[in-house]
Amino acid sequence: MRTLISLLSLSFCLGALAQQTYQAQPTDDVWYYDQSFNPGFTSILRVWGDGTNALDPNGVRPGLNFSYSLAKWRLNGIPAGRQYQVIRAQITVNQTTPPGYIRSEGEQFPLEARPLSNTNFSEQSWSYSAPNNPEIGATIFGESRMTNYRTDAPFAIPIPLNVELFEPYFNAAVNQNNGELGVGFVSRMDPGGQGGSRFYRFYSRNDTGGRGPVLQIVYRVAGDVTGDGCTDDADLLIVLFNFGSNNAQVDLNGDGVVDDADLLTVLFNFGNGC
Ligand SMILES: [Ca+2]
Ligand SMILES: [Ca+2]
Repeated sequence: MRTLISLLSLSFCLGALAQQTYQAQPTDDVWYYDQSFNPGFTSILRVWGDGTNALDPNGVRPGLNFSYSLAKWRLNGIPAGRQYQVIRAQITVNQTTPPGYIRSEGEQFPLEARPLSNTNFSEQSWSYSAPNNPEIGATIFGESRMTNYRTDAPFAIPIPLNVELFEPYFNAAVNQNNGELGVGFVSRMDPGGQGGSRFYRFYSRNDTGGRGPVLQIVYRVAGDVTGDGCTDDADLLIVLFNFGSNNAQVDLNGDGVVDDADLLTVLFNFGNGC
């Protein structure tokens, strides 16, 4: 009985430790454009499309109607060899002032965050015409929100990422790509709409003001309620003892109730990280 009581109290105080947060700027980001100057070390990244497409339908390497930006992060401190649940994820970039688009155009033609086919690029060695530059995938992890739009100062553009789409990509980066995670920024926005100035301009990691892109990921070892990095019988018991409750620390899928869905998460991940 003492064990049960200890586990019950554990579930109320230790659960919060199971969630961890990664937050960092990229290790490399580049402006992927035919005519770009100083593409690796520019302090401003630029993104546009042709009004219809965000990716150049004519090929991998963007033609003049398209400009992409690429970034990669090193997921330091997240051990490989286990599966993670992503609870929340967001990229935030900072638009320079003045924006070349009005708010409704930003809403109509959002900035998109997408996967990259590889992370084998660096600022140091970047070349537009290198044969194996990363391809930007079709999946849209997230789209920008214009909630902070203003014309008199730079503003933050949040890009919330779809957790279900992003979680497998995050796990592949940790477990199969040495912790390197790449993101491509693209948009359908056509510069012609405002006399050539209508496109996304946001600070890169090379900005001396530190306003580069920030990736934030709230995650946990999948099924691990106790926060010891291992999904085992202790986690199972805590879910069982809280079954039917709304204990947020035990509610693994965050739907407001501890039920069979959370129990299955523990069972499917039993032994994860142990
Ligand atoms: Ca555990
Ligand atoms: Ca639940």
